[in-house]
Amino acid sequence: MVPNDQKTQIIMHVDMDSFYASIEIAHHPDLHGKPVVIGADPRLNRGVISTCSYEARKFGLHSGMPISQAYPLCPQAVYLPVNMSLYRLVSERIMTILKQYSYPFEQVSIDEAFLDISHRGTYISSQSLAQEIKREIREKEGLLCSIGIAPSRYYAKMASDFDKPDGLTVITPGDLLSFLEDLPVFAIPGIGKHRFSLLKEAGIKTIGDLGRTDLFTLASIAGNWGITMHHIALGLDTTGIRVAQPRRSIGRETTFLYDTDDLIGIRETLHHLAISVHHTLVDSHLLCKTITVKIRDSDFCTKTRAVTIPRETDDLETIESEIMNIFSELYNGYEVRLIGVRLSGLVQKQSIQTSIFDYLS
Ligand code: TTP
Ligand code: MG
Repeated sequence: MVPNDQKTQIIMHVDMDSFYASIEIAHHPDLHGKPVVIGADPRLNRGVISTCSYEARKFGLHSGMPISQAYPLCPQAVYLPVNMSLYRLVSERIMTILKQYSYPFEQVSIDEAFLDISHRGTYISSQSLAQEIKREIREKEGLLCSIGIAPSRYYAKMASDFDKPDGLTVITPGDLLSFLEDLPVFAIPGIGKHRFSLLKEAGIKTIGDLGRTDLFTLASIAGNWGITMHHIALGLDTTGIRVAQPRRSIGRETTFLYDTDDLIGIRETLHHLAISVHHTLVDSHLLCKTITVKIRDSDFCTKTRAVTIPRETDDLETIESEIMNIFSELYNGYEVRLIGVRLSGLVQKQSIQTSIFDYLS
């Protein structure tokens, strides 16, 4: 259970520094120390920057800037295209490092994640964990990250942003209000340009100003968001991390346009359902052990039958042939209204120990 109390809850936010650009630099050491820009090709003169190294940021370049605007500011930069498959691979390895610490974990984007480290008990012990994580990522991947530690999810994200790159910012409950006081309002995650300009027009520049503005005024400026921001500004937020519930089953079903006893058509539909659930299974890096088929007839009478196979699988042929066998046993010639398949007994693929048979097959 994740505690939701500011006094005991300690949240860590890890955000990689200039992620795509840093990966390219780690893989091409000759780029080290140079302005590196990842994104659209400047020769084509359209498209935007995905990200750039901190050296390039000194020239005013940033994510989302049109490349046509960036190039004149920094023609000497190295411009590289996005290599998404490489970045995804590195991201997976970093997330594996973070998960290995065995704290409740939530990945929120390709390069950032939250950990609920309340069980460390103290901020001093949390800080040493952050140093250990930074060291491990640097040694294994040659990459830097910034870490924020604070009593809630919002404050942890603001803390990791506070001192980039290679930062480590710890905000204890006692430090929270003084940390927030002079921060600009755009430091609040998710504030967006529109809300920011509304607040600016109202003369609200810092989070301290926000806390001193009455709720009625804030609600009229930014609706419900105004109320949320006020709460955050007063240091009252206690939002924790959201731990994804493991998937229990993968199911698909189809209702026929007209009730049917056309065996070829029903089997064809089952074939498509098998492909569809299999696709999700593989995409989620899962294996299944139980396969269920459901048939509803024209009288709305529903029958299901499940088979548990001896060994977890993600093999389409095995799954489909089990589905067809179950269907043959279950079906006795009536008109079918709906047909469905479900895979359950799911386990993560890598958690199954590799056996000698995997090498022999
Ligand atoms: P961010 O974490 O926002 O940026 P960053 O890691 O490059 O830099 P920072 O040190 O400030 O954290 O985003 C992570 C990656 O997502 C980034 O490397 C590239 C990609 N991205 C885009 O493709 N377009 C965008 O507009 C942004 C903001 C990010
Ligand atoms: Mg980042």
